Amino acid sequence: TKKAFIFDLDGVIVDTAKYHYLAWQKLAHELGIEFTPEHNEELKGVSRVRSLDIILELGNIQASQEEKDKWLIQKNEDYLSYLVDIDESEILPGVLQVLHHLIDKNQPIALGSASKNAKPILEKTGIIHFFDAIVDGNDVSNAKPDPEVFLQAARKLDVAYENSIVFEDSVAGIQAANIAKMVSIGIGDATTLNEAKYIFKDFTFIDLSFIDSLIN
Ligand code: B16
Ligand code: MG
Repeated sequence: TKKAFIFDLDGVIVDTAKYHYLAWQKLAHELGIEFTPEHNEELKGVSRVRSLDIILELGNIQASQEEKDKWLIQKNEDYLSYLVDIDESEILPGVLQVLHHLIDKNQPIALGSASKNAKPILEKTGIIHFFDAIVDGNDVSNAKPDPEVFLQAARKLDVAYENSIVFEDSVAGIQAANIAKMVSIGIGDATTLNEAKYIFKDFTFIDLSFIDSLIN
């Protein structure tokens, strides 16, 4: 049967979390807020606007909408400056093998990401052609754990939700997939992602026979 294979971007296909971290850390530093890698974990899968709110809460800072808008632009410009030179070497191990296998098996592939920068990242890393549909932060109004991003992706691929499979590294993303009644596959730490139906440390642990078992 035809299944929809929906991939999150950051933390699943590429590790852009490190660049988000550098950009948020710079802003936090300017605002006198201590921002550690542990804090950064809370921002994974979370929208840009919500991420800023989390950081401001950390520093107990109240700000006007105007200030927040300015900081959001500043953070994104810094983030984009880290992306200027990225290429296919950013793709996480094992991902390409799975993408190629899905193409071989004629399975539709979509992106389901909270990022508004998803398309340039897919272009720069040379993998945009794998995707039959792209749904990102520009398309949705409700952030994960709301399932909107994955529901839109399945609809674009014309596949029923229950025949859809989601690869996610964030807790909010796994919850979104579960709410949508999709098969959730966690990529990362088994304890953190325990709500996922299947969990793999990274894509190198995914056997192609496992992918086949999802299709058949
Ligand atoms: P942007 P994903 C998410 O990507 C990131 O995990 C999250 O840290 C980030 O704040 C969010 O995208 C928005 O990104 O600022 O580029 O619009 O994991 O949903 O692919
Ligand atoms: Mg992610």
